[in-house]
Amino acid sequence: MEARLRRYFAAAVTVAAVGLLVQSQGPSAESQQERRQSPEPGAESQQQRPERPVPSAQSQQAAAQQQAPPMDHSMHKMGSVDPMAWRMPPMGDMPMMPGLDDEVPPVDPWLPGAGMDPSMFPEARPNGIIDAEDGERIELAASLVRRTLDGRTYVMYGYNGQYPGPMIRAPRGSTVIVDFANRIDLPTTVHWHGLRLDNRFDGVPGLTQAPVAPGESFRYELHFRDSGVYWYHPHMREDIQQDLGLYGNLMVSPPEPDYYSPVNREEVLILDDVLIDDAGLMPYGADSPTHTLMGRFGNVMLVNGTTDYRLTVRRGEVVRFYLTNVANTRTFNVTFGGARVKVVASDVSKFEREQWVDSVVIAPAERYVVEARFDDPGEVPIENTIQAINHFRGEFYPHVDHLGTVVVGDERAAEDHGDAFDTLRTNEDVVTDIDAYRPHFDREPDHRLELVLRTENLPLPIVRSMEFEKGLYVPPMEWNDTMPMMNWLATGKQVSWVLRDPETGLENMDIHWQFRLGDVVKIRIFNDPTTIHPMNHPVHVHGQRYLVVSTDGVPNEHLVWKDTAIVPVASTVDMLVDMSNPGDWMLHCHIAEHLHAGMMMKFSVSER
Ligand SMILES: [Cu+2]
Repeated sequence: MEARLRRYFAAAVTVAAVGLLVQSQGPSAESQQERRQSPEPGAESQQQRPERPVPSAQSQQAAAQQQAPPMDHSMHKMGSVDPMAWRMPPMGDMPMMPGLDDEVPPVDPWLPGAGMDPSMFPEARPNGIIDAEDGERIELAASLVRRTLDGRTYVMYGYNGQYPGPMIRAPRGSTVIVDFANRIDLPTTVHWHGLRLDNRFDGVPGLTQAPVAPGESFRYELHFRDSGVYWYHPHMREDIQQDLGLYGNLMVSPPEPDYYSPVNREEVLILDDVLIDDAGLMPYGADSPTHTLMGRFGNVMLVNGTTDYRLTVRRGEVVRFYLTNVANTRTFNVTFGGARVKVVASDVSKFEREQWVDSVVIAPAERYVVEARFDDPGEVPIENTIQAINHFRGEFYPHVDHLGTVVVGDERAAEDHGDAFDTLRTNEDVVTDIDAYRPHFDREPDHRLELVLRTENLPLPIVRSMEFEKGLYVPPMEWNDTMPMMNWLATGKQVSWVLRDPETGLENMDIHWQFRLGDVVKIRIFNDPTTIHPMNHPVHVHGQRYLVVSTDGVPNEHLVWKDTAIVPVASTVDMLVDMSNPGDWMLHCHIAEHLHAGMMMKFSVSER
């Protein structure tokens, strides 16, 4: 993987995305308010919405495009700016594209709790841990919460009133029952990301269950088959619900005491971002997502839901960090100052062999487990370190987002784990497990997918710009929002992201591959750089595990079981999927706005 990481990062250095400077703001609130009138009030009041009937059975695509209800905007005016009105997104240091000044997305703006006093909602609490034993029953409820970020108050979502949701910790091999209640104002489900669990509890609306309507509940049974760090989130309007705080970790404890190396402490870091301007949270599209070209990049970085993550350690301590990226679209390149860092595990297993890294590239929905040693007293920044590009000036520049701080004290660590830290382990259990799959590595693929984009009815300046850029810039990774205005204006009504099966010509939810339990299936995914505005896609496979066996024909020498992996622009990625869990499952892009712009398909695994 080191080679992969280095390649991505090198790519970022040479041709990366344009930076979005956090501190910059859009034009004055007044001028926006004049230009952008909010649409007429919706027919229903906020108070009526929980009783809004929700279809019990819908097609997946209909469910994915589940409409958010209209709002009574007249009740929500605060000061001179209506926080519910469309207004230009924060532009960072990007200039305005001519001809787009008066454009707004062709959907109604939507936010939760509009027209309601934020003080009506309980302040979200920091997340706790639910330690669950085999057979235990726990409760989980999604609800509206009040959140305070940098001294400002927002109405957002939380699980069990917490932000992030509680970490559910359970031993490997156990089964835990979760009684879930939906107390938000949208239909929802819970997807247990990365678990090879019973198909009935996978949380996909229209495929494995009906949407859970506001006020209703659903009982999930989680089976923890693999050790490691996983997470849970809604599988409906993820661009809204997940972005507003509906996410939490699952920690599956290994029974082996030496499964990981000894460390001084373990820390769980959930990486996220959220898009906020002077008037508050940027509204979401009511019946279709905005930002469907590149996904909704935030301008406020969050670690465990806060902007001021700090960890205090002693000199010489080794810390094991469990990283999860829950952002809608941002891929992070995480650095730990000058501390030495090694990568030990990812989504569904440890690596065959540990390795030293300078940084960790983590795409939406991926997890990495890394260990870092802090030798010198002082402050060590945790940062998202990227190289950005200014398209308009043709300039590249380094860009750093501050994520948090590790404060290293003068006092020596109580226990010195330096020897274990200095040793790069080979995990024989993983090597032996993967051995059975090696004969499949070099054979021809069983299936192929091509990743492309289609657009219709976009404003002409956007079309012209994308045509102009075609072939000029083909960054393998988009690290930042290179064009906030164009991106914001493009909704799921104009943009279709496509998984295309070149063998049958079928696309997205028309694809339905059939497998049998025990099949080992090679899937070759090509991210077509000649499509208009190509982008990297983190591809997620539900209910199974897979190996990335090669990228662009180069064998991957750092194997690890994955459930989500990046397919960079212009790359061909070969995945070997272990069809180890029967049922009807999804394969999709984990950029929330791409998913809801169509980028998903299904496959079935039948019992032998
Ligand atoms: Cu995508």
